[in-house]
Amino acid sequence: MLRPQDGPTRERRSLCGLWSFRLDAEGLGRAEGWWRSQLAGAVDIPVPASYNDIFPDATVRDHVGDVWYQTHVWVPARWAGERTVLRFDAATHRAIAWVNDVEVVRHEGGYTPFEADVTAHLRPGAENCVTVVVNNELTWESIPPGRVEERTDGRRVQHYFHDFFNYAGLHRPVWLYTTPPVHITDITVTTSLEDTTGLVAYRVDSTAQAEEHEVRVSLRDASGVEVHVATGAAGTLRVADVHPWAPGDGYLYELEATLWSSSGGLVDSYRQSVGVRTVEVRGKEFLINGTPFYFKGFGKHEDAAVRGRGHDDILMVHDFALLEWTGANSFRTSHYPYAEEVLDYADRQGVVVIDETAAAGLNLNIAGGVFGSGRKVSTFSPDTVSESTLRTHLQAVKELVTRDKNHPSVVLWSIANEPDNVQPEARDYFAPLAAEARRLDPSRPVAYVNALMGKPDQCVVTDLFDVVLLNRYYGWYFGPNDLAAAETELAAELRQWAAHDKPIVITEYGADAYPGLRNVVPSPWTEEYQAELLDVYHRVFDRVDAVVGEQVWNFADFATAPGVFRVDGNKKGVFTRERRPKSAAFSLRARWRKTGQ
Ligand code: BDP
Repeated sequence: MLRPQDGPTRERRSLCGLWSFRLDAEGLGRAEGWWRSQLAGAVDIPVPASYNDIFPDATVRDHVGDVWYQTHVWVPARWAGERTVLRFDAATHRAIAWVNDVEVVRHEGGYTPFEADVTAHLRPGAENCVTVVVNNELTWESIPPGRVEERTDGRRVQHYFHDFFNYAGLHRPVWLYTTPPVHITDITVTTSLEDTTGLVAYRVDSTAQAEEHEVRVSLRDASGVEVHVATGAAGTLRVADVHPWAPGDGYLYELEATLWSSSGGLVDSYRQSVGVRTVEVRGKEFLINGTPFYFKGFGKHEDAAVRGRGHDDILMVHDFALLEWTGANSFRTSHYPYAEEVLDYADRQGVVVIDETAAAGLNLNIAGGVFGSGRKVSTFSPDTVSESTLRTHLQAVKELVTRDKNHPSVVLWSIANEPDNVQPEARDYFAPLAAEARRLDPSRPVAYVNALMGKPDQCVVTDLFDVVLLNRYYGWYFGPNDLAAAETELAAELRQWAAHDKPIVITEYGADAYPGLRNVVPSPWTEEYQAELLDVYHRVFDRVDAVVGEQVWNFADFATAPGVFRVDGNKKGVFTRERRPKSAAFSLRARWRKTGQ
């Protein structure tokens, strides 16, 4: 799905700003048709933002169910005759939208965009009303999954199996935009390298009739010089003396696709940035442009005080500056697709991305195994992770890949975080997901993230994937305060994984550290223990050839559901939630900025 863009044939209008907002505690709005009139008793709410932390009010923060958003927007008279589209970059976790009195779109999944052609319902030259109901419930049919408990006192309580707060709302921009009636609907580029020549295979989809319209493409380099032109809806452009996109060198070309009528008039135009690079897994190596790549970086979250998961360019640019400061070259979009602004910025900054679906928590044995009795329960069943979950998950993979396929920064798809990979049913569940990702994008490797519960000899899905991604917590959940044992156990396990002849990236390792808690004798929760644990892991990584990357958990402290295992959220950040460094930030910087690492 193409993002809204201004250009010679297109215009967009951001609907960001203050909207009217109200909770629907009794769940009456849908039956009462709240979209038909001004939202009664509404307050102002900023879009984009999570609504949860805006007000000092637990009923808003912990609300389970529907919330309503409404705004009024003047649509220019000049938009008459154009095709107009209403687009939500994200609504977490599902939404229905109305324009004036008409329902225009429904969408499931909190982190991918959706849109509707609203030409027939929007009145140009007049004020129009846009209303959205956003629902935050997580069930066994949603990705991520969860369970809503109906209490006898009438309260509804949300439970979920992932370790980040269930923020909800309109987290990303909302747009009205125009396209011409005949328009470009999608562009796909894949790139390869032949010595110093770059090959850009492209396909332009449109609603045009082949006999009546012509597609032209032109490729310009970063200084605006045209390096290739072609006609036809699909083809391959050759770029002599190509400047490849590479980690640390976010060089981008710009492909402009134009649609022309048979009388020679410009019908539509769309610009797509292109980074020319290759990605390949060969044996135990992960190659970018044919060169072995070592991932250094973090698992992140879209998370900040007050705004929750709301996208914010200020924080984005700051976070990338801190990645650069630490010497990181990559991050994982744990545990959901991030805002498209983030991927655009990663492309431009030359930062490598592992792009993940929102499938976190498909494992009923993690919390029970780590904190509970250790008794194994079934994750897969008609009442838990089932065919319906799989359907939603397949759709989530599709929406992720179709949204992010053109980003050079994205080098690997992560289908799920820490799912149950031990029960035999896991194979039936994951085989179609891996196949679907490969069908949609044969150009990138596919992986899932493995939790400690699934050791090399127990995992039933390793062979379905190209890269081994491991989250490991020796010295923390397993053997806290014993870093000597952590070193031995980690080394022994990694040697076993290395036998699989696949590259290994450690996608999580780390320890909580309460900022300012210091001790000359490192012990759990101190900054010293966090830094020392990372050092121990690094010593082991450096001894295992198959390890081609280290991504610390986490970049910054983040909000979680409250509980006895969390102190105002998860404190495994190397930076605090306000982005102040803990001691570990300096030791990472020393390691990652060392040349040759
Ligand atoms: C891992 C999860 C991650 C958690 C982390 C932790 O992938 O989401 O936040 O553990 O416990 O299992 O800190």
